[in-house]
Amino acid sequence: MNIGITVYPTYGGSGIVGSEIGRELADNGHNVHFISSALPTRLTELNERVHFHEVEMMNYPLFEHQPYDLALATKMATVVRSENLDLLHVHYAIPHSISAILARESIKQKRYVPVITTLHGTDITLVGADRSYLPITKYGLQQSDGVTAVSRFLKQATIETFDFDEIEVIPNFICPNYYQRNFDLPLRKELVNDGEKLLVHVSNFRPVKRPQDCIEVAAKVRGKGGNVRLVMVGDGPERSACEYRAEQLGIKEYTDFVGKRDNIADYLAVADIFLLPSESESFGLAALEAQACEVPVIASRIGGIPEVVTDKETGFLSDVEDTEKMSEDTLRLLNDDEMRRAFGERARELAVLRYSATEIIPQYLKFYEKILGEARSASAT
Ligand code: GMT
Repeated sequence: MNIGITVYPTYGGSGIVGSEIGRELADNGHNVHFISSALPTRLTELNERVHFHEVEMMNYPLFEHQPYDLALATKMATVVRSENLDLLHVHYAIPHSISAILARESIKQKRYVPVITTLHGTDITLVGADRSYLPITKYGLQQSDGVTAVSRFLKQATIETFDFDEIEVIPNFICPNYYQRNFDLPLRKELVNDGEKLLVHVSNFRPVKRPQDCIEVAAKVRGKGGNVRLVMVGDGPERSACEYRAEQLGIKEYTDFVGKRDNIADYLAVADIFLLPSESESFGLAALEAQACEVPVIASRIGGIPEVVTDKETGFLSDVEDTEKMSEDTLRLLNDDEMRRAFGERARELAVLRYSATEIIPQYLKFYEKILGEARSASAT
């Protein structure tokens, strides 16, 4: 197949998932064409099966805001025709599904290219649900040829908010060879001193991730005698507030902000415990990646997280904001090597069993075939 993929190329879960799908499809012999404003973050390598088409935008002074959605639609239509694309698969509904539908409609006299929209989370729960975007998001869902969501929770949220239920749940995935525990990496020694345990948080530091709660948890754990160091990976609007909070709580010297990193897997490979105290999370890809590295997860019981983290088996879940319980659970795991090891092993076992790329990519391919078949039947009638 020739598949067009559009993602937000910035630091975010949907961009990562879209890029990884493209890479896996290419490994399975398909031709993948990324259509985006920049090369997606994790797409470091282009080759004969992985192509990139940059959306070009005219910078005209009359435009206070550049109409990216239209430039994207134009580029999609151009690439569909020049590369003979079979379908457009867009990640994150706004504005990608609308641009793809516009592209499809603008060329449908020549050929019909089905549009598949994958919902990731805030495109439904936050942005899409906002009154300024709700009607157009609903239209994008209704007009897509196929819609997938990354968790059962997100499907249910979409039904409730948009009264739209033709959604296939295809969860996010990991490559088990890429995400593995490896305490021997030199990074472990760079991050912690002998005797210290390593807490890791990875996110884009948006308020929805509540990264300040990680600081609270680490401070409480240290206050109760836990010899921990907290490494905060990533960057975003809450970072300086987190740095300030670490100073206020007196744990600045035990907290490292390392910024955006390409080698996230290395940080997870050397971690003892992963923290994800988000107030909203449709799936929690970072938690899955941590678990694949045998790292137990301390997270909030919210959204799709309980589908990914099994409470009392691969980690501990708490109510949002309950940093007291999160710190108690962290200490429990830190003080019990056997429990930590057992949780870690079970976490990897379930991650590999349920969420390996080899398990999930065929589900996407089957869905593509179904949508293409339906489009062919519709055009034959
Ligand atoms: O929250 C982010 O990190 C970004 C956001 C996105 O769409 O780029 O992530 C969402 O998609 C991820 C991949 O499917 C999920 O793992 C995240 O849970 C989801 N974030 C939220 O729902 C807040």
